[in-house]
Amino acid sequence: MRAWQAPSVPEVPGNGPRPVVHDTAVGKPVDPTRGDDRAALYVCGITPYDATHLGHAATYLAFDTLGRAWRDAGFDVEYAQNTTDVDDPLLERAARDGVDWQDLAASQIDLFRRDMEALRILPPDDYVAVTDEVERIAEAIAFLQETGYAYSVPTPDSEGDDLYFDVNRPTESWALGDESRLDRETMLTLSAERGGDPDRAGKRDPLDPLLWRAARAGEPSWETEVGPGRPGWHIECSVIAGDRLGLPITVQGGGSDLVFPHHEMSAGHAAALAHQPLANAYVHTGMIAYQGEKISKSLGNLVTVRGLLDDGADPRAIRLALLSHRYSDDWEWFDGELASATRRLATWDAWASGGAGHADDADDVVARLRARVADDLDTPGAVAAVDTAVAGGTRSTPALVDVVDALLGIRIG
Ligand code: 5CA
Ligand code: ZN
Repeated sequence: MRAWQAPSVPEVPGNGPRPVVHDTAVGKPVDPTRGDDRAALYVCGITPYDATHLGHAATYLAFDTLGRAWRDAGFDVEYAQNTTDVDDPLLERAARDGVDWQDLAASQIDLFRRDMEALRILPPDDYVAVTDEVERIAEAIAFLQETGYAYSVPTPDSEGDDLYFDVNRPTESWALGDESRLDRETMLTLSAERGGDPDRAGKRDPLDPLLWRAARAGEPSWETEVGPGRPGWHIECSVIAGDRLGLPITVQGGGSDLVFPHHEMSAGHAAALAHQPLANAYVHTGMIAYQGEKISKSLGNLVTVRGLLDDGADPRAIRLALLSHRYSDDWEWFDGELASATRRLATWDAWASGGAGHADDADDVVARLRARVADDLDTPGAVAAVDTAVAGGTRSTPALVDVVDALLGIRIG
């Protein structure tokens, strides 16, 4: 599927350091490339049933920053992202609004592309719709049946059977390491909140996730080797990441609401399919709140990128406001943030278009920016480094303006 238009990224002389990022599995920063010169990134994409909100934007911006830091350090980056263009929340929204689910998905994917373009987010090399991969996913599920990882559960409202993954059948690896493993109670709660069905009768373990949903009347379905139906959520990301990037990938990314069950189950599926870990590292962004609650399509407390742009926001200011927070923190958006980012940007613009100041420490500022971003994507530190340069009378050399663009994605001047 078509992604979106790539922003231009200037070449900056020299290279930044190899980035480290916080790996949820081990609870500390790591170099996920493990000495390799290729970096393969998979980021879980949107479920396209509503407009891109600031939480989505912040998540994709964090992985855009990782991509920029890798490129600046000289890596070849391969990036794949899915879009969950068939799933319960999308079908429910389409039914509620009396629209065709495919039209709804297509229109929201289109909006998402425009928002990503406006924010100058690097596009994935491979942007993959789940509906284009159903046969491949079914093939993988058939393999899991043959190898004893998938089993059927009686499904009275369908002619076929739903298929589930047996979490107790040993696999080589999961996403969460020993230190980060959750207790069973927490897993059951999160599973119920995040698309799982621990109370479904007939499962071997309440935590077993759905691999395949057999066709139901009025629901979209595909004819495949595991019968008519549609894929479960976690298997889609395991199969797409493995097919497009090869396992193990360097980083599996998404918001912290995907740590469990989504990334844990995706990793279990990948291990059962390929005897490989899904990823070298699992990187998660914090949740952004608005008016005291996590921004969410289902809660309705949305601040959308489109809404801010329509109100006249400079997309660079939205970017700068988001970059002023640490990607891994949970934080709350306040209405004044855009105004304060807009003021900061005006100062930076004036500085970049003036030629005054001393140029002797400009290289140090370039190095400082690179070091901050490579240190677990410390964009607030990078923003502070630019502020210090502006306030301290450093001249805005072309390399300095370019490194702000290359790493922070903001063209000033
Ligand atoms: N389609 C699945 C992933 S395969 C999905 O979670 N879609 S989503 O549209 O619900 O979310 C898209 C991305 O935005 C995910 O990485 C999710 O973790 C992230 N996200 C959702 N809400 C927030 C929020 N409030 N703050 C930060 N990130 C968020
Ligand atoms: Zn995913």
